[in-house]
Amino acid sequence: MPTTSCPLDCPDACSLDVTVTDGRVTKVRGDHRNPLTRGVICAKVARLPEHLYGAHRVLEPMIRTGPKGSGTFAPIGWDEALDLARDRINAAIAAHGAESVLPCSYGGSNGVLTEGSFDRRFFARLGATRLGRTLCAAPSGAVRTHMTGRFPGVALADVVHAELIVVWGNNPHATSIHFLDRLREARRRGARLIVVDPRAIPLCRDADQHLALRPGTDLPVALSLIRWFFETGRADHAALDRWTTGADALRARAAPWTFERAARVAGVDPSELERLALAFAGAHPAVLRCGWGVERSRCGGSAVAALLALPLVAGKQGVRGGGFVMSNSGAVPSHGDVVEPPTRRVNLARLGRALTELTPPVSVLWVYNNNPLQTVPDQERVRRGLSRDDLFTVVHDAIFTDTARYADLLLPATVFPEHDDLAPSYGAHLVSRLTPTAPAPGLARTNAEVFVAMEARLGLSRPGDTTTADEEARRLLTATPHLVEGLDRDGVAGPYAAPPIPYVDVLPATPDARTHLVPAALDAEAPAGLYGWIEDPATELAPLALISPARAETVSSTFGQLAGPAPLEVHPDDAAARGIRDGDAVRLWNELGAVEVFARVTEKVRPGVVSLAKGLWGHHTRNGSASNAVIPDALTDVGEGPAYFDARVEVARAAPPTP
Ligand SMILES: Nc1nc2c(c(=O)[nH]1)N[C@H]1C(S)=C(S)[C@@H](COP(=O)(O)OP(=O)(O)OC[C@H]3O[C@@H](n4cnc5c(=O)[nH]c(N)nc54)[C@H](O)[C@@H]3O)O[C@H]1N2
Ligand SMILES: Nc1nc2c(c(=O)[nH]1)N[C@H]1C(S)=C(S)[C@@H](COP(=O)(O)OP(=O)(O)OC[C@H]3O[C@@H](n4cnc5c(=O)[nH]c(N)nc54)[C@H](O)[C@@H]3O)O[C@H]1N2
Ligand code: SF4
Ligand SMILES: [Mo]
Repeated sequence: MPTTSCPLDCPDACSLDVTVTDGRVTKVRGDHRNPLTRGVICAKVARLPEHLYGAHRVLEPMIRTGPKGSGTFAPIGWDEALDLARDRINAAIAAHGAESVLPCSYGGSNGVLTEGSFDRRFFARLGATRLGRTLCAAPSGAVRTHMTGRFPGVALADVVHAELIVVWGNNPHATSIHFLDRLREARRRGARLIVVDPRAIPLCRDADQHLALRPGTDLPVALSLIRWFFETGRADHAALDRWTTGADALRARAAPWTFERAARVAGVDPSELERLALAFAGAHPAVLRCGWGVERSRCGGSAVAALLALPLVAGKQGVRGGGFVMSNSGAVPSHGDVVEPPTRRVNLARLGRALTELTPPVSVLWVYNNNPLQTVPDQERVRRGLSRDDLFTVVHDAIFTDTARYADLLLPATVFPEHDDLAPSYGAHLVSRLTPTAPAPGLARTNAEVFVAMEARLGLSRPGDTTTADEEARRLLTATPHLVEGLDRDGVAGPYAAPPIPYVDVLPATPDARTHLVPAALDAEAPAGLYGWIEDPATELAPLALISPARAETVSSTFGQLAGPAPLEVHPDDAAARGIRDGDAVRLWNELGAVEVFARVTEKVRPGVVSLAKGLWGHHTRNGSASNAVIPDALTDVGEGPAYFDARVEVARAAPPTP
């Protein structure tokens, strides 16, 4: 039975057994090569055959025949399609220079052979505009770069050793089912559980404490905890002296944040903060699981930094199952090695601006590994950009997404069970080597094939270039020979025999091997300095905070063609104040746009907060827009990431109540 691994943007990186019947994938099951998987996978990947062979699969190259957005196309051959792409790129270069070409990819669901190798080489040689791939983990990545360098956190499997687990801005029922599995095991062994989340996520049913803070207030809450450890004599000065720099500066910045002040900002009772502090102080080992809900607001980078610092201040590091974990991608190499020329740079989080405001304009947009119309902030501005008649848009995707409707040229791509990849995991300390398990339907081609063909057409090929994914994998792996044997044998390999204990088995990859609690670079970048608080952007016209977390049925927008609609979750008090009843059609709006969906009136969101899942497609809402239509392209304090969870909206009934 062929095996592969799941490279989707999910920390678990499950290893998979694939059943192939008559050249088609008919069943996908979890296997045990990734020790986290234990034979279990999520329901969405179990539906992979529907994704591979469903009506939304792009089977052949197509050229636009109707207006942009209408989704009307006619087939064209591959040679003709790539010649056309070449001609449009050459025309753009002649008119405005090579910077008028913009790659558009994120690649969270891709390994290095489909994102970060052939693609980057092509655009670098072309001299295209560079892209800041900031949609996710940009703030936390910047924090990690400057505080610890590449450095894994507590292994997800090691949480079973913890006496207390604090799950902070992370919803493992939807986004990390194998972490959930280990969490349950820890609970059976008697571990306590605290959830910090503005929503009552499913984990709260079983939690000892749920701190339902206002979105975006993690920073003051974390600083108040840090302050308490210092001011009550509980800070672990020995650990701070040994493993960190900057503890005094951190203490000074936390000093103004009493429990009372932080609680006022976070909309919680001060006693809840003290309760959390006492629980964290009293448990050994205690682990803090930081999710991606923390980084997506105006002070998100500082908030992640404070949560990374908290277990060090509290003396929780240095034992198995104790400390901090967010991403473990620091365990294995995860990037290609292409050096880009210093051309202008566009932040993907501000794609709408780039497409509508830049001079020279973006004339050719090449979309791959990304569904920007659904996933980038300020959706209506992105839509206006994609609608420009003078823009030539190539979309290379396996699925007929909403973005694909705006393509001038639509190219069929392969899906992971059909191609090679080398995919690092950000949950397990692992890297996986994916090889094709079944042929792709229709005329699909891999990213490697398309970019190598484009290099040839534009005269950018060089002697000695790798031209296949397999050659490129071998080339990249020469830097990490210790992984090759495991990858050749199992398709899965990790650099460690047992999960490493941070600060014991591995040290931060900074020059002095310490964690820098107040790095100068982050301090200079953050508008209010690192750990500096910026006030709530709510206005009278848009008083409600909108969050847009992940849902179980999709991975960002991937699988959206198979998923049903999602409701807007509204607290009963906010619903009553607006005459909204459960099931009503509602409209949420602000100065940027509007979305129409159905309301679910529920106490699961705290008052003042509404929640609408991320990754929705046009067919999921009444007016074809998604949460990003009301999410501004505001950036986080460090790392230039999108502040997705910092939008402010008003909500009203969209249609008269049913009699
Ligand atoms: N099924 C599924 N799995 C996925 C994904 C998916 O779309 N679907 N996406 C993948 C990707 S790309 C990522 S990045 C990860 C994300 O995985 P998670 O870390 O789970 O991130 P989110 O779902 O974005 O948000 C997590 C939680 O943060 C809460 N939250 C919102 N605002 C705040 C805040 O200000 N403070 C705090 N403390 N909490 C807040 C939300 O209510 C939510 O419950 O999951 C990956 N796995
Ligand atoms: N409102 C709101 N928006 C969000 C978020 C949020 O929390 N709220 N979360 C953000 C986060 S965490 C993330 S990670 C981003 C993700 O946003 P995107 O990067 O847009 O990710 P997906 O929606 O999964 O779309 C990926 C697309 O790439 C295609 N693809 C996959 N593999 C290949 C390949 O090998 N070749 C080619 N050519 N195409 C391929 C898939 O079919 C799919 O259409 O979304 C962000 N958007
Ligand atoms: S999406 Fe996550 S849980 Fe599902 S198969 Fe892939 S790695 Fe496993
Ligand atoms: Mo993400």
